[in-house]
Amino acid sequence: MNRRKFLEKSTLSTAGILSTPLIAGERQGLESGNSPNPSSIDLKPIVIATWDVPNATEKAWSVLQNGGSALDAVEQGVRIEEADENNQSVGKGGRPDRDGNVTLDACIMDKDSNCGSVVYLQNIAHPISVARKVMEETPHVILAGKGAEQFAYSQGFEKEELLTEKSKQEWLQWKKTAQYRPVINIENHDTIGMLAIDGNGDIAGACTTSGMAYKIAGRVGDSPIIGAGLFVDNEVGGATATGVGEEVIRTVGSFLVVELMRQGKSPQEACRTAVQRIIEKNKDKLDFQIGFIAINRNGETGGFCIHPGFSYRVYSGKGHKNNPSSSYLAK
Ligand code: SD4
Repeated sequence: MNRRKFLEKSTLSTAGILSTPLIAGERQGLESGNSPNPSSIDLKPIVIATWDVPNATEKAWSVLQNGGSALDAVEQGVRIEEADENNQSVGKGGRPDRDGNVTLDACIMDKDSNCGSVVYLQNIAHPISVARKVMEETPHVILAGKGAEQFAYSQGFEKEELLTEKSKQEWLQWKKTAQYRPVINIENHDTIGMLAIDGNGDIAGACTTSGMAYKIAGRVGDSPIIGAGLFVDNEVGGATATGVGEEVIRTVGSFLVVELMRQGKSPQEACRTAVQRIIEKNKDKLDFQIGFIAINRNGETGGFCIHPGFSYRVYSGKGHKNNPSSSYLAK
């Protein structure tokens, strides 16, 4: 219980603002614009992303500033992380499964609830762009494995080796013990989920990952599953997730966050309630991380996670900032 100081009983409650008490760091969220009283606020355009990924949000912001759509912004933004070989959780350079194969998952969703997804995609460095092609060029939502790869080639994507020497060496090291133990807040940049509102007030989202390191071959996480790793409803807002995907899928996490916002919760409250749902299902085994971020139609943002250490980047007319997320557990 040392770490598991459940702070819900703390005295951080803010009278009249939240129906349940605030927890670790949440006051900060409120101060940075997450108050559920948005009527006078106009923070659009805006982009937010899981983790501290300034290059990705910078790219998305430049698309929005040039009058680009939220859809273009999120695709271009997350491509920055997919291309970064030093980010070992996304795209090229991602950690492989336990057989040494890098398999990528990604999805994208637009203002009209169109969506596209690829799962278990190999040899293609930009799964998010393949997901967009699935959305725009096929009658389907999800393509998997070899079929997704063949489709990518048909759309002009090139075959690439995704396993870098660094990730290969780490995998070889891992094989000596071969213990599957997902690390909490690995490297402080993980799956990239990004949400944007453009100058027209339209919302889009993207989510891309190499999944859990050393997963069983064939495993697919939450990130390419619409409603789990990502969900957008232009009437309400959007949400995206990072962390152990199995837990996010079990609660259809991002859909839950958006539905909670539809019921009137602020992005911050909605993320917190969704994390609490996961916690209720797991009681005393909170040895994993989940983080949600969300945005509503007014451009208000929020984020909440289980373990401290998760953060999300916000880029709006008010500036470019990394926000440490409020967490359920204390440090
Ligand atoms: C997954 N949610 O595949 C992703 C991976 C992740 O921390 O976010 N890792 O389950």
